[in-house]
Amino acid sequence: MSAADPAPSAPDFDVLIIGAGLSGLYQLLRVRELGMSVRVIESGSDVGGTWYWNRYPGARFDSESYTYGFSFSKELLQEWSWSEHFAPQPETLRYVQHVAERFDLRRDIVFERNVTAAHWHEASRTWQLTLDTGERLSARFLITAIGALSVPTLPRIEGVDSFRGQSCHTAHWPHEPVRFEGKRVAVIGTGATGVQTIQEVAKTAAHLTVFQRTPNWCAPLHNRPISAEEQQKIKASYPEIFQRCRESVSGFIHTPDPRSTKDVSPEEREAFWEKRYAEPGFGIWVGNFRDVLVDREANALMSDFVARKIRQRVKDPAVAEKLIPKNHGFGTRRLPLETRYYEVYNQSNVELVDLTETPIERITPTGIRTTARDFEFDMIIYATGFDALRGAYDRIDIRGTDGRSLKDAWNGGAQTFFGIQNAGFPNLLMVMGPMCALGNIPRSIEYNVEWVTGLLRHMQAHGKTRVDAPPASVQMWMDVCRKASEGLLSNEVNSWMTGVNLNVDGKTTRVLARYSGTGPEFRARADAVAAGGYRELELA
Ligand code: NA7
Repeated sequence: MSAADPAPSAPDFDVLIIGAGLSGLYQLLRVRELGMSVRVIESGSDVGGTWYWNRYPGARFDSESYTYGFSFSKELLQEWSWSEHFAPQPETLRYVQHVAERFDLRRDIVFERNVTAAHWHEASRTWQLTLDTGERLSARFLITAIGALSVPTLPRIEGVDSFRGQSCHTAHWPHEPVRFEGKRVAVIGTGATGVQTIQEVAKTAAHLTVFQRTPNWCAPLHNRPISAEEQQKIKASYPEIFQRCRESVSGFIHTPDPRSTKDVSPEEREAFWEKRYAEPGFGIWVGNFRDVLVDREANALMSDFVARKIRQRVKDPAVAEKLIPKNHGFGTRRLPLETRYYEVYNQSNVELVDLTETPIERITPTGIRTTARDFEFDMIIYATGFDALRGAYDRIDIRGTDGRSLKDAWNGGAQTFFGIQNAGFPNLLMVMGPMCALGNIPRSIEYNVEWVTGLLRHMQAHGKTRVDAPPASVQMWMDVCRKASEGLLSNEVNSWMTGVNLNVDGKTTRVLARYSGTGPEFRARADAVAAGGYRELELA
């Protein structure tokens, strides 16, 4: 249906939500509370989003489990017991399924359907959606809960389809268990996903070959089971835990050390980093000296500390050198957390191929050909990442006023109002859209969903049926994002955080791709918009 076609006088639903991951489920719950009719459209066969799709071996949280779950229900918090400090994917999927059951969410969700087009119809003030099944649905409001890392990308290497053995992307992992015993396995990619996969597959594969293009700085996760005593303590202190997350820079329980690297002696610095390296979670990344991610000298010292750790842990000095990043500093890309990752390269069944020395020429029917030799495999695992941040939007033909496409509007980089609205796309509300606060994702999701819900409540109360973001408001938010990104060393590095994916046309150069300010600042600004009656938006 195009914007010019006649639309039904009353839309099918007040709200359509795309996606039944954490964002979509929580948004569904809140929309229901407003008494609005709602339907969720989900491409998987069940709820879970990220935790439904990413079933690869070793997939787990890098956030402390008890900081990751929903915080909105005291009862839910008390009845759910995480088994490990950093829970594995099957447990998280069970958690999301539990949430869906507990709040009776599935009855408003349709599964195994993809939205292919969403067109705004001005006369009726509705969104008209087309699904891959041919179904059409309309709604006053369209809420996208389609994820920031939900579109997996395969490498652009010749012959990917020609391999005769088993092959898959980590985010499209089979639902049946995959065993590696007796198999020759290849993993391409060494980001956060590749690292988790490699350390798990290496345990049982007959032979594992890792194809690394860019090494990443990794640090130990230090996962362990949660004891009964710890469980009690966690459940008793949820208000404080979430308060800490609210106050921290990016929603984790870790906060930066107020000192800079130069404030302390080399001995103190070393002792501090040893302590952080021995502690669980992201403390070494987001709880480091305050200058490590912005000051070149401080960053070089930190990088040198981690490089020494890698050299200590990897027996073969030549392999250790290949695993030490040379083109970016510590923490300037998303830090993979690991469990005996570096020790994997001391195993006789594991081989590291440095693609900067011997690039892949093609995938063959029996394996992988580099410029140096032919490798034979039974299985190839692609841990090659995602068309991140705006990728899920680019796949849907989204058209706003005058039939203008969102993909075109974002040409040169997504431009949004708090990651929630766009100019010229009325009643399209994005949860975790481009330029929203990321960090510990569920903490941001809860805030964004509540903000969107507050806007809908305000519109209900004032009899408004149309909301749009004027270009000046989008500009205001983009200026905030630009300012927040100034001086960050991560902006000088290619990664999904700077909008780069070499496997996707038009995304091979760095852009301002995300809001990199603090969570508290994001919320203070967004709260001010709500408290001021949404003056920055056009309500009609
Ligand atoms: P990432 O962090 O984007 O990592 C993808 C990896 O795949 C990375 O090592 C890439 O190397 C590698 N890659 C991609 N294409 C190729 C080709 N063509 N040849 C060789 N290697 C390639 O994705 P992840 O899934 O690990 O993590 C994404 C986020 O999900 C993560 O930050 C968490 O928040 C969860 P490159 O670095 O581009 O040289």
